[in-house]
Amino acid sequence: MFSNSDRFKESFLKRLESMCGKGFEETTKRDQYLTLGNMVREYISSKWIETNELYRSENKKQVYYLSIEFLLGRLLVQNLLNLGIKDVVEEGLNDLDIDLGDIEECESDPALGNGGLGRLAACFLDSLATLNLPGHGYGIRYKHGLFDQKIVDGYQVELPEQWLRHGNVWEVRKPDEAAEILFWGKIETSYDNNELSFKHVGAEKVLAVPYDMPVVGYHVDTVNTLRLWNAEPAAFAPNQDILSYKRDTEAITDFLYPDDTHDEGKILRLKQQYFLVSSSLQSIIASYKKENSNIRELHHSVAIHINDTHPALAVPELMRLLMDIEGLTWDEAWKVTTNTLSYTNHTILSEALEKWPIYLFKPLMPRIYMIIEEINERFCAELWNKYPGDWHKIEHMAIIAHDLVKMAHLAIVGSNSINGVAKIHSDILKHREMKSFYDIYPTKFNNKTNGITHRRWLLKANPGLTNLIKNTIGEDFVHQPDKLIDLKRHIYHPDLKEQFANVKRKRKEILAKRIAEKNGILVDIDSIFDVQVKRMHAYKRQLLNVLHIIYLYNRLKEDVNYTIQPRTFIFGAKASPTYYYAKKIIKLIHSLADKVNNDPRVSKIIKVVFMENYRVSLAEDIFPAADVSEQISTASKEASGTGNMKFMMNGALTVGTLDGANIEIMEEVGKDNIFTFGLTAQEVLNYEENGRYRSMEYYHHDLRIRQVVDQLTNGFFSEDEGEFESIKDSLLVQNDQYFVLRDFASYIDIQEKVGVAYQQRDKWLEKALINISHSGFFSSDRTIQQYADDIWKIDPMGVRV
Ligand code: GLS
Repeated sequence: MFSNSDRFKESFLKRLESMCGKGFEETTKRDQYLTLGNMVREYISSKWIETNELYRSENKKQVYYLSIEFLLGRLLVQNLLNLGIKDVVEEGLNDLDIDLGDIEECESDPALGNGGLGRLAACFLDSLATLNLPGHGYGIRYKHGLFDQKIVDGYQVELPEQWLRHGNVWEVRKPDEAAEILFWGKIETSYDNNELSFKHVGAEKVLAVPYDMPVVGYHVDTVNTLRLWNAEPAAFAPNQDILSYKRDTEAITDFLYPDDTHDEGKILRLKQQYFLVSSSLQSIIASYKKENSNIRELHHSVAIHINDTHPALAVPELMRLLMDIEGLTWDEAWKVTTNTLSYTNHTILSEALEKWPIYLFKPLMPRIYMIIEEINERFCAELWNKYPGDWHKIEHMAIIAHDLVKMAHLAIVGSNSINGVAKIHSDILKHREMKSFYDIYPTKFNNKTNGITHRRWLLKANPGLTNLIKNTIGEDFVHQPDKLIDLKRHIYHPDLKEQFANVKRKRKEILAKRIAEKNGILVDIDSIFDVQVKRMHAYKRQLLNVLHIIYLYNRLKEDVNYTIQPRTFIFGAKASPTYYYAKKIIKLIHSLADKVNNDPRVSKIIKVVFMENYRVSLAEDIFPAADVSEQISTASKEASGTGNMKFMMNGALTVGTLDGANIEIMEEVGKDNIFTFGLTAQEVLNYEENGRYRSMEYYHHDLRIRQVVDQLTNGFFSEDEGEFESIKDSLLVQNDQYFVLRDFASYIDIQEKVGVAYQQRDKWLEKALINISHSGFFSSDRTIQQYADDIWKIDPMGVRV
């Protein structure tokens, strides 16, 4: 049905009318989307079945990627592209006067993730399938993904996200493969035939029902699986209150990341984690046992990856299944478990390193807690042998200490590999944060610098740039992104530069149109599009960007002769609903936008735009239009960043600190093609250790700083003067934890250089092209190949078509 556009058109029309029960003229865009989606899913299914059969018959090692988040983005156009049928479909639709872009707008953008961590998981799935690697995702089918953000009077308001409202054409429900998960109750221990056995009684049962989604590789036959679990009531026990049981059960998969600042929220979060882990491991073992008889060899056929600490309960749960269900001894089970599991750390921020209070943990998962206690005891005994008498060290490294279960320690002890996500991050893990673990397990630690899929972030998001690259260096880079480096030989060609400038301009026009429609702000296409899009967080320092804009405003007001290259500052960010500071910064950006955009003279030179509801589909419009990429986290705090790579691939220049993958970007493109500033990670860590930083000194000694900080509360903004008091306090009273004032001067300097560099148009275009040429290294294909070779030890299957 997709062999040529006429055949497609014919089947599409037939399907549309029969599915919707109306004539073509009467059908809506949504009808058309659903019809096309169903046709594509059907087309995928034969490849999907064949892939699964191949996996069964070859019985080679497979990897399962456990993640609490998969931030997929829309799938229709990506699937068409990966299947190689986008042009046929687009042509057929055009004949019917239908625009594929309009149909795509009917697809919801599944936001089953917060930011980088979830989007990385989605890029990894795309790379696994494309490289013909047998690798599958396991996650949660949240009924509501990350909230929809509305801005009301400059404040963020959260609305429930509704991606399933019109159904999901990509998923297949598999009730026959449901798993049962037990919570609460107690464990009865008995001793039969000289063997200990454990019975879980009085438990609340929850049914985990899988929904499978196909993951289509690019121009290959491989279709892997993303299995998302839905929580449903199991059989009712006689004296349970049916309604509250149903409500409590379904609540487990109702929302992504429920508020965890209260105990109730915490229990739900912990339930989600165990729910994901237990259902996934049961399913993995069941499918292993179909083809293999010896569970003691599980690790020869299966690798299971723990994406951050959220699925770290895989360690005790795998032990439980192997011992209590499969009958292995502790030592046998421990060998299989540690040989099967591997773990990625994605942050060193202490608030994100999960620690669960025992009083919540133990009653909810009594058997799991028992197992963790034993893992901990054995681990501490080992430490005692190594460091006899060093109680301090043992307490510091224990899995359970001070009435808390430390999930990172559990993951490290139970895995065969622990990796960070950029060189500097892995080094900080090895030599600082997890040093004591590195000392005892030096060979377990390694680095896997993150990557992004160029199939979404270049081929799909930026077809204009893709075509330009194809016309310049041929199509090899499509299958081998490191071939983008071939572009470097052409960067001095005036034609290429001109064409690149045109492509960028067109994308700036598209974004400008969207801004005009959504924000009612007219922006100058010739201005620098300077963009900071990412989750709102103090360490990412959107505030530094804001203070720089206030500074520019002041200069432009004070000196009519001060001229700079015009700039449009674009922000996009969601703040966690309970994160007060982050929400204040959103308000501050809006107040600043009002001030700047309404000043008749200044607004001709600079503008400030906040784009509501930042998400994958919006990102696909933003990256291609950016000139400048703001990656200005406090050095040492951003583990890697992946937005930085998406900007680079689309020819934006980075303004960045020496943090996360920015450092590797600099190593790739060279110092002349990136704008770095600020403290180094070492300097930040030294300050944190010696406590010598005094933000007040910078406030008092630098007039520019004093002026912009005072403006937060002196009536400069039209809001009441207390509105931004807490932000000022964070800088002065709380001694500026993220070194905003310390890096201010250096940031101002580098931004001036950016402005000047942009005016040397030819050179700027060359720098942009150099960034694109070197972006191949940051392909998730490279990252995944490294995981496959070094950690999972899996080989490709199938053949490229
Ligand atoms: C994160 C880090 O903060 C990012 O720096 C990193 O790029 C991403 C993927 O590795 O993981 N960790 C986290 O908890 N959320 C992230 O985005």
